[in-house]
Amino acid sequence: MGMTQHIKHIFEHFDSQSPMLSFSELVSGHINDTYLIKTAEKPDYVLQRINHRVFKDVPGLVNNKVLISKHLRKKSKGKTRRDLQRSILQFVPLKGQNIYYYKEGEHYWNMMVYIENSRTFDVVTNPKIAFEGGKLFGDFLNQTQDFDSGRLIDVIPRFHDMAFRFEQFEESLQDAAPKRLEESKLEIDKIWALKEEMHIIQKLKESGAIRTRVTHNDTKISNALFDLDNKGLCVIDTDTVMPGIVHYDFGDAIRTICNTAAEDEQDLTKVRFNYDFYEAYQAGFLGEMNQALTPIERKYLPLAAKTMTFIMAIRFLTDFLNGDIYYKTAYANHNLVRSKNQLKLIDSMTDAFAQALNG
Ligand code: GN1
Ligand code: MG
Repeated sequence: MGMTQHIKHIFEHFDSQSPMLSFSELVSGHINDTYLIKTAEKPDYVLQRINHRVFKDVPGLVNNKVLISKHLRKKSKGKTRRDLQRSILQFVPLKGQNIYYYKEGEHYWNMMVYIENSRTFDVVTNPKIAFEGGKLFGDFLNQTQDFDSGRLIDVIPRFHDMAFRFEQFEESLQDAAPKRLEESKLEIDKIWALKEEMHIIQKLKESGAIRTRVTHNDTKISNALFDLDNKGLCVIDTDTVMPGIVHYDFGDAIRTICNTAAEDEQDLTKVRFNYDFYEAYQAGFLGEMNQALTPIERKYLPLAAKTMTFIMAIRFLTDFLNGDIYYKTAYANHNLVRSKNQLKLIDSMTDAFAQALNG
């Protein structure tokens, strides 16, 4: 079966409103495969193949996402139908009962209604986007606060757990090819040097000083949809919604919004931390979440930005040392480039925060 036939075959299991006309791949994430399905009549759809090597319990993952969408819908009673459709992901069931498609020995698929007239950003170039992103992710956390996180499965156990990421890093050092070790010597040294500071938030979490909430866990700015006037519309990619701490959602957004370049920019002179965008994001975020945060949660937001960036630096480097088995890569040193980029961003953050403190 050709690719078009295959996609069509999968699509036809879902209860869509009209038949598929064409499809294109949406080049976005590093893990799943995502396709935009154009149909004869609106709406169009987003069809997603979920990587079950990474996500061990796909039915549980899809259940998480659906529960959260339902909760958000319940909490938005005053909204118009159109606003609801544009602000909350809507999952499409199969023609049977199920909400995802799976064929033994093959893949898991799920489908959402495509939100028209929307856009995403990989790199942010104006503070309004940063502010709107803060409002959007802040609102997501605020709206899901009263959802019992015990109803969600841990999609990836210990996903943002620094101790775990360090264990994986140390294992990769044991097994890495000598050439790769040599190529990443500077980055490895940097990671060791930052180790202690980067465990502060983890320890506060373990001691219970920082509480667990429902969190998104993948709040890079490309997971926020904006309308054509750059107003924040909808939080997407809820694959990793699960119990977590507010810091990683705050930090991942800052990591991507305040980088003056993309996360895999090779020219490190282009990678700088934009402090104005940090303040803009924070203003949008606190506008929604300030009431809900405990003093200790608020106190550690700046360190969270660094910590989340560090988690990504270490994960990219670990994957490089393991021979690129986790993230999709487009060229030989792609994961090393990503890691160098994130470490450069951390240096720039350290400078920017020190400068802000000293006025
Ligand atoms: C992965 O696949 P994607 O792009 O949604 C990763 C995130 C990283 C991100 C880096 C399950 O997300 O944790 O922050 O790449 N997701 C998983 O761009 O590992
Ligand atoms: Mg994701």
